[in-house]
Amino acid sequence: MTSKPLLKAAASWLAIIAFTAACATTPAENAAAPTGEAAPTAAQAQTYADAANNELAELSELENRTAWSYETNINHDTEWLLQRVGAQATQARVRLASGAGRFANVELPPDTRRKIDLLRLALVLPAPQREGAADELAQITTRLSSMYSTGRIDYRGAQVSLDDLETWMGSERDPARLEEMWTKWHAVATPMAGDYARLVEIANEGARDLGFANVGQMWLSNYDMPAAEMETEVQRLWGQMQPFYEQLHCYVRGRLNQRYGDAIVPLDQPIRADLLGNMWAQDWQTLMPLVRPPGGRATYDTTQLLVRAGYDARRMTETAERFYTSLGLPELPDTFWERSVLTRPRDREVVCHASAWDLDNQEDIRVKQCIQINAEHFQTIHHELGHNYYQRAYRAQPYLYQNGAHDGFHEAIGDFIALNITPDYLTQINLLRRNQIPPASADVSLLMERALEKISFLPFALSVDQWRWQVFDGRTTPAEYNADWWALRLRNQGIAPPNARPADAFDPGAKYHIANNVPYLRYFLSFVLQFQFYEAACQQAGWQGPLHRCTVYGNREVGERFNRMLEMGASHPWPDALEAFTGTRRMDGGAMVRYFTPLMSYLQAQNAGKTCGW
Ligand code: X8Z
Ligand code: ZN
Repeated sequence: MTSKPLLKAAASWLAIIAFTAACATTPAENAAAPTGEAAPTAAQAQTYADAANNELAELSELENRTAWSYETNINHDTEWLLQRVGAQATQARVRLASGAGRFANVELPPDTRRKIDLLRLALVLPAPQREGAADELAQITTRLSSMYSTGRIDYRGAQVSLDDLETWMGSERDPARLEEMWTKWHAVATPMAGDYARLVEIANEGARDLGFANVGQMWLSNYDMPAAEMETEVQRLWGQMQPFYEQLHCYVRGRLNQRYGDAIVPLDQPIRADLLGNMWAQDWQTLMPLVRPPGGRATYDTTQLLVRAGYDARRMTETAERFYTSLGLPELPDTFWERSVLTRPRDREVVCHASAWDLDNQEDIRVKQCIQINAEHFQTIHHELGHNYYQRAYRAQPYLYQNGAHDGFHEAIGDFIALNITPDYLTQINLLRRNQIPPASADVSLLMERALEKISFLPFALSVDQWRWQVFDGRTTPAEYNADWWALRLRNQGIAPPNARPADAFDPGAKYHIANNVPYLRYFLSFVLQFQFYEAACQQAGWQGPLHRCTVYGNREVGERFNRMLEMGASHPWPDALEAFTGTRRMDGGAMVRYFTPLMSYLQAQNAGKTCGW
């Protein structure tokens, strides 16, 4: 970032205005009021940042409580409120971002510079400041959100919601039924296409007004480095893991071919997207029974362990909480248990996609998840509590710093904890008996299960935001939305839709984060970072065995150092936070590579002589 020399000759009346703004709760832009010829000062920037910080803190509580009311009870009135508050919030955030732009070329102390820069990025979808634009955008985003979350399909004589479909796709092995579920769910997104195209137009106009080339560039500017550099970083990280993915793809295709035959799974073609045990082919762990190494020791089935032990949603959540408290972190507040939504309410429409909330930026943390008793949801509740524990740890920071070091950190916290769910840990919490601990000969199976979850995900995550970057920068026009979506998924994941897609299909909209405008690069980064966190934690704990058998459950020293990173929030550039916990300042796939190396050797041996690729 470059800045011009500090201009000291500010008129004294300006200083008075700035002082007033700092002491009273006048809107932040007063601190950056038009100044005639005089350039703004560092003092004004600080006053502006502080006032904006306070304004946003107050606004965010209104936004959060409105969004919570909507997401836990979708109806005409909560939609109306979400639109109204969403439009107001966008206007305020755009106004503050635009005002912050005034200080772009002023030399500022690092802390003020950071706050000013964060203000420019404090919204995901900007709107232009002209009359009606924020309202139109809020109407569209609310409509898309409701279409997604209230979507039902007609399946085998019943109206079925996505959470049930997701579970069934994990165990259904009849290709015709899989295709039916997949196709009908994707049809739910067809009516979204027009709204999505309009959303892109409005938000791009808003991004340009704030000085970004488009929304994609704005999202990529959120990583303490220029957007282009960040894109190169992402490619570097993917390059480290791509050879693993190709081996996994080759092996899984071979096993699916044994199950389904050449007609359904030809050995030289991309894999049919509905056969991978997950609606979006992003997480293949439910394929484990099909792809278990032949002759390899059967491992335990976490879903069965949970069911047999009589776990319910509350107990799964308490168990996840206990991992965090074992590291020395505080118990969740009573209000967490009183106000969270842990199972799908049957009497109203809700957004079932799991999320973690901090409603008042202090104490009122909650989870909303439609928990089902299975291994995936057990991981997800650890994931969600990771968000809550991060929020708790950084709550003493000013509002602008109450955030992850970058958004990938926020996603990685709980997943790092879930990597510690090892056989040894499961015996410590009495879910597994000692004599059920899989022997070393089962390592390949244990790693396979993790790879089906972690490695398969990377090219999916990449595709989601590569698609949006293309859409936002105009390389992909509305007419090309669906074709380009599948072109990316083919190139990155080696998968293809189960049938020719209708001309009006809008398959990207069948994924939550597209219909709900949640940037996705964060998950790609999280899947890399979580292994860095895990390897560092295990080193701190002095772990000697194979990395994937390590658990830091109960280790307070690791907890203390972990908490130091969490407490920093977004107060420093992310490499500082990474260094605080891991000692390194770079994101790197090396830890993930080391974790999976024994599996890689196995896969290469199994794939020897096969034609891999697509
Ligand atoms: O959306 C989520 C979390 C909430 S932040 C449940 N995840 C991504 C997804 O479901 O697509 C976690 C992993 C990826
Ligand atoms: Zn998350």
